[in-house]
Amino acid sequence: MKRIVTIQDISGIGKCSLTVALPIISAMGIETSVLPTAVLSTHTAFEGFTFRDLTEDIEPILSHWKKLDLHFDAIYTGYLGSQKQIELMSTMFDAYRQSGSLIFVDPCMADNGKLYPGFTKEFTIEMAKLCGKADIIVPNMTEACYLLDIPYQENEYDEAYVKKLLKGLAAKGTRKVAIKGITCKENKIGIMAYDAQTDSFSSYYHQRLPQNFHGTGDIFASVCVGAMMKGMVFSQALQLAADFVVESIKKTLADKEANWYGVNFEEAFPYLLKRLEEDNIIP
Ligand code: PXL
Repeated sequence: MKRIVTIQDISGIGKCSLTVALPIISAMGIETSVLPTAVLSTHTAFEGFTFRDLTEDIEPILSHWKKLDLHFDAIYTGYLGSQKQIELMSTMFDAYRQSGSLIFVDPCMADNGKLYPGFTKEFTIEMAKLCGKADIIVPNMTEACYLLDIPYQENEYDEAYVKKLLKGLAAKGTRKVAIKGITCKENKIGIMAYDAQTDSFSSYYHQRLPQNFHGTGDIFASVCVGAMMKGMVFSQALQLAADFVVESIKKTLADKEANWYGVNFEEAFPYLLKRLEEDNIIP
């Protein structure tokens, strides 16, 4: 059985970060170890959230794990709560790279042209350096612009522009880059990706649903890293991740009592498992 360690916050309410990564990756038949970076009462789109920073616990946890001599098939980082945490992740990557762990970074820090509460320009600069040390990164369009330190454009761009962004991000050292939330095709939303090893681009578009939801980026990243562990190639993993997000949004739109703060991904698990079975990659 493969083992992924995922490093991100735990928000009690809000269906994001660890409360989606843990069930999704586990359901895919992969052992999921966790290192919480912070404990929040809710995600940061709620008014008045509490935030317990766990930076001080990270080093002792990592040194205990080193003593246990455990192997992680992948290290997946999401929402990091401080610049110090980025530094700690950078050291962790160096320590595990030799043993072949796939390093997957979702640079969770912004959406819709804006940084999430509490993040600064300095944080984005450090996050860009961390991304350069990763094998795979999956920013959204806003995060890609912050990582490259260029202004965010909402719709006024084309695929050639996104290709430049992808190459710019790969030039920082990442082997595989995907940008999600590409809206340059009418009524569609999609992902464009670049693999620097093969110098090839891929893209995948799907129907644009009428609402944006919180937590979908974390769901996308969790399925993507899980699918890579199951042996899917990058472009296939991106498609499965996008399809699962669409399915989760459809379940949410069909539920009159759905909550505003996240999607009903729990109801889309049968779809995910069926897709894994169809591709003969269930354990
Ligand atoms: O989904 C990204 C995310 C993760 N963690 C926390 C957040 C957000 C987005 O708002 O607030 C705490």
